Amino acid sequence: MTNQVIYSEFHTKSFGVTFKVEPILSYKSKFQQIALYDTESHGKLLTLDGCVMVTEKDEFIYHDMITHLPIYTHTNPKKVLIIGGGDGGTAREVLRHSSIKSVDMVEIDEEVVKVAREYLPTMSCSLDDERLNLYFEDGVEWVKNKVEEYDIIIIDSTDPVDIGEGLFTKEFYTNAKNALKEGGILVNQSESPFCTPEWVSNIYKKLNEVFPTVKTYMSNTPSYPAIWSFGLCFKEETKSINFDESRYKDENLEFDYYNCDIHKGAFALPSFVKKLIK
Ligand code: AG3
Repeated sequence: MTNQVIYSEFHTKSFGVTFKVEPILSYKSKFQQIALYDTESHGKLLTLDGCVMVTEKDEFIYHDMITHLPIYTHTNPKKVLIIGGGDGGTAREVLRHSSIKSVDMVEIDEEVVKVAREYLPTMSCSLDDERLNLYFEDGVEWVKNKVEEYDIIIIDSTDPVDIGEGLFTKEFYTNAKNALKEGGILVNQSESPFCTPEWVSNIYKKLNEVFPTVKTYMSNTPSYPAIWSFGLCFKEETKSINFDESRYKDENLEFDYYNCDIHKGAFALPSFVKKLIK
């Protein structure tokens, strides 16, 4: 790398993550500032409005957790809706499951997909899968008129500010719940309990108002604000959370992060997180 500069994202007012980078591109789409960098330590790094979305080195952690966990929790998942996820990593992992017959991916910003297709082939590699329908539309609008269409809805969004905000409202959650079939599960990325506890409390307050059962699980993607949470929301009240161990064994897929122990252990929450989401 020759023209190295420093890129930082601040996770709080005075603490954050820093990479030595070589800028590849940066431009404003209709929706947001898209930037791509090369890094020695993490391969390609994609940011939207200055926030880290993915790095080639650790995207597998987040993408495993936002996909395989709901897919093996659902008893018979066939049709999936992904909202956001323009880099393609979530679609790539969902489509590894032979049980999944059809995926609608609704990404608001076509430019993110263009950048991913050109520069992030290891993430965008499944975007031409014939089971995937890709729409460049607003996910908030998409769910408004959908009734009982999806087994799983995955919200792979940016933070709850600017264009991301609409995907964290009670109205959106209500419409998304209606778009779920019986037995349906919605999962969203629900931010960092350590860096933005107020966001996390707010998200769970709304999720709990809409869904009869909401469970939180966690993992750590080092390029993101410390420790990351996900909200697993059930359309119907669900007392014991299923883990389809036999499908997991039959499919025999190899994941770099996710496995049976991670699935079970991810729901173990630190006390301060339990308090936040109560
Ligand atoms: N989606 C969640 C990223 C949120 C990160 N927030 C931040 N860096 N402040 C990432 C998209 C991956 N497909």
